[in-house]
Amino acid sequence: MLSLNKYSKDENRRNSEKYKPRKVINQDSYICMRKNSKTEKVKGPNDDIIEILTELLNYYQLIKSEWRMMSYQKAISAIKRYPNKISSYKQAKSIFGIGDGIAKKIEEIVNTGTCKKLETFKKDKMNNVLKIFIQIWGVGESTAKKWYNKGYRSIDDILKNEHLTYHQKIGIQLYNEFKERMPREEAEEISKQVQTIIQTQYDPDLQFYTMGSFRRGLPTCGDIDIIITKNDNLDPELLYDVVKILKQNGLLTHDLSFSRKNSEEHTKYMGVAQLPGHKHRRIDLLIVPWDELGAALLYFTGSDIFNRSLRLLARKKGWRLNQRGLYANVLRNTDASKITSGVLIASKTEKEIFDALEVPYCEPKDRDA
Ligand code: DCP
Ligand code: CA
Repeated sequence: MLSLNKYSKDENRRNSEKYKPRKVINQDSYICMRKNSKTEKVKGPNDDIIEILTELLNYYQLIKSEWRMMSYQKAISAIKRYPNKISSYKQAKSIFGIGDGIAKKIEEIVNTGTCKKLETFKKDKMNNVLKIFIQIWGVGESTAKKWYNKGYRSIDDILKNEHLTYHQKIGIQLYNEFKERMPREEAEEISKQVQTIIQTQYDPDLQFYTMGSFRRGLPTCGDIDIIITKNDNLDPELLYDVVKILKQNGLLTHDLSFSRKNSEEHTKYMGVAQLPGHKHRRIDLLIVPWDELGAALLYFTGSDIFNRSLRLLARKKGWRLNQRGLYANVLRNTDASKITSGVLIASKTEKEIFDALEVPYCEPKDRDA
């Protein structure tokens, strides 16, 4: 694999020219091409439709139905942008981003004010139980279904009958606290303490960026995602020291997982932080090499819909965007597994990546697709 450090900014630009897509792509319809700021949100003509489709999307998110999630997210974004009141199947179907199934649902919502599928979901006992189980940290769809098939219908049933892993025990113990979003002020205070503790007690040159919904300026955050980096060689192993110091200072209370860097992801710690007198909050810490900071900032700012749109656009251009950079010439086997990592086009700054993709730079607060 090529080392990222081998590329200078000029070389990246040359690669961008050299590997430019041969065909011209009409990219105007991509979500990443326009501002989607929550702060600019005004009442729209189709809010009732959006509300019901969002409830359906939430169900599909819970049961991790990826394809349906994508279609609903795409349709909801399209409706948010549509300036007129939608009143028929035909009209809904004519909007780019809305498929046949969702267009039918829209007509049903317009005619009846509700949607049978959503009502069925709400009444469906299995869905309601799976919904509770899947929200336990570390429990995926398969474990939730396994527990359901064993006859468990509540968290109490699990506690009474199941031999739980350490992480599942924490997930259950802190279930109610993890479900709650925190005010951004609390995320800010935890982030500030992480930075101050580590800079004063470990390395003043480390830099910290709080990502996700916090960087997009949202008023509440589901968890705290912090990138740690430095303009120098960075040993991913330092994350062990960072976690140890934060624990000694009482800021981190529980560990959930530690994953080492692989070819696509960064070294990551997942755990729990708590300010005195406050609830337990989920926190992720990531070690990012300096040269990849732009790609990591872009990826971890989100939103996930905005990212998906950028990644799709990159793919349409024959490139590949991931949390480490934008690449050309990634070679793949027929089963999509990777043979080579490709040639780096951009990774150092978000701006370079937007420029290479010919997407106008978008402020984090406007990436809330
Ligand atoms: N991300 C992504 N694809 C994924 C998971 C995450 O692109 N499969 C990116 C986009 C997210 C960011 O990482 O915005 C952080 O992930 P979170 O799940 O923490 O999402 P948010 O911070 O946006 O929301 P929340 O406030 O619920 O934590
Ligand atoms: Ca987050």
